[in-house]
Amino acid sequence: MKKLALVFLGATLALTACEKVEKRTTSISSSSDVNGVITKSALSMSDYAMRAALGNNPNTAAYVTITNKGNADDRLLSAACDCATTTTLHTMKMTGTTMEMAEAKDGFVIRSGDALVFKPGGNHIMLENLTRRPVEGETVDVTLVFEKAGPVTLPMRVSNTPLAKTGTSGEMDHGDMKM
Ligand SMILES: [Cu+2]
Repeated sequence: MKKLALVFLGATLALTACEKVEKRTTSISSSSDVNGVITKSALSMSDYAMRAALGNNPNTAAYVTITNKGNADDRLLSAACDCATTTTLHTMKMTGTTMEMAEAKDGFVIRSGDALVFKPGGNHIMLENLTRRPVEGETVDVTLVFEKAGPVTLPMRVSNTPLAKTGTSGEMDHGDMKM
């Protein structure tokens, strides 16, 4: 209920004020720097992007790197996106010669001083049964929920080659994987 009220407040402000004001209002508990790195509590989120919907594929994926600069561990519990019916956290592992995805039902612990990486070919945020189709160039919000840091919303850039500019090795097309 509290969350709903906040969303409503944000929507009202957006109607009555300029975008700048609205952005400031929604980032009370988190901040972003010029490089788009979003910080909340001890966690920093960088290199986040969403893969554009491909052909008739009902699913896509999103990626982020989360760095824990604090003295305590935290846990990524879940993720959410308006763009999909189901949003889950997936791991990727090799079983023989095939890569298989599995849901990380307990989320991911992010140890103090450590980083949790979601990237093409590895851990990913699975967006299943898309309710709308993210296209290259647009920005779609994905909310991560942490045990200690709470919810953090990331404005994810949609790309046909997410994170390619950072020189991520092992770039794989999610569309070729078993869904
Ligand atoms: Cu997956």
